[in-house]
Amino acid sequence: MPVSRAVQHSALAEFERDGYTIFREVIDPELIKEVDAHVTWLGQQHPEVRPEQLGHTFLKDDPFWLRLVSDDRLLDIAEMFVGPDIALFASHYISKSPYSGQPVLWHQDSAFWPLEPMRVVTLWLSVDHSTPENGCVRVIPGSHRQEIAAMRDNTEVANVLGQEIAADVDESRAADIVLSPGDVEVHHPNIVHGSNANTSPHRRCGLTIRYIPTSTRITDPEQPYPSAFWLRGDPGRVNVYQPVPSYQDGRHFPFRDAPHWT
Ligand SMILES: O=C(O)CCC(=O)C(=O)O
Repeated sequence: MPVSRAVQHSALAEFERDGYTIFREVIDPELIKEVDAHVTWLGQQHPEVRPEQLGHTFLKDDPFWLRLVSDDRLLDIAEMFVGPDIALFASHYISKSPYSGQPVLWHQDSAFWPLEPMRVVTLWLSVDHSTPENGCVRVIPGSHRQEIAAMRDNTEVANVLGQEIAADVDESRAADIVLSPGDVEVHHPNIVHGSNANTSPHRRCGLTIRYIPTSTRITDPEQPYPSAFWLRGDPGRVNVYQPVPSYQDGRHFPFRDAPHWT
C-alpha cells in the first residue's frame, strides 16, 4: 500500500526534527524470507568476510540485491527524502551473529562518504527483530543538526568501522530503534548513531541502503563506483552507473522475480 499523505507529512516532520523516522511493515514477509535466504547464501559465497561487512563490490553481480533496492515500496520512501531522480550509492548487510556480533561505534555517516553535496538518505531494512538485546541501531535524536565531529581510530574493541567519534557522546540521550522484520528506519547522513554488540542468542540482521538524488556526485576516484546504480527518474549527468546484472541460473542467488532480471 502506498504511504498515505498523512503518514508522509508526519514522517517528514519527524525526520526534520529528530534526524530519523520509522516506517512499519514496508516489505512483506515473503520477500523478507528471500532476503533472509540471500544473507545466508552470501555468507556461504564469501566465508572470508564477516557477516557485518557484506556489501559494496558484491552488488555488481547480484540481481537479487538490485531487485531488492529497486523495490517500489523502498523507492517511494526514498523519494520523499531525496526527490524523484534516485540512484543507489551503497548498500551493506550488517548481520550480527548471536553472541559474537560486533558493535558499530558512534559515528556520523557523512564523515566517511565521497558525496558532493551530502544529499543522501539511509533506509535501514530490518531482516530480523531488532532489539536492545541483540544490538539494535541507536541514534541521538536531533544530532543531525550538529557539526560533523572528528573521528578517531578505535581498535581496542573489535568493531565494524574501526573508528568512532573522538568526543564523548551523551548516551543518556540515545533512542533504541526497535524494529520487526520488514520495518524500515530512515536516517539523515549527519545523525550520530551506532549499535552495541550482540550478546544475545538471536541474530540481528539489517540491510543499509543509501539512496542519493542523481544530482549528488560520487567523488570517489573509482568510477563507476562499485555500488552506484541508477534506479528511478532522470539519471542526470554527474555520475556514471554500473550496468544492471542479468540473472543466470546456477551463478546467482535464485529468487521469485528472477525471470524479470534475465
Ligand atoms: O546496523 C548497524 O548496527 C549500524 C547501522 C549504521 O551505522 C548505518 O546504517 O549507517
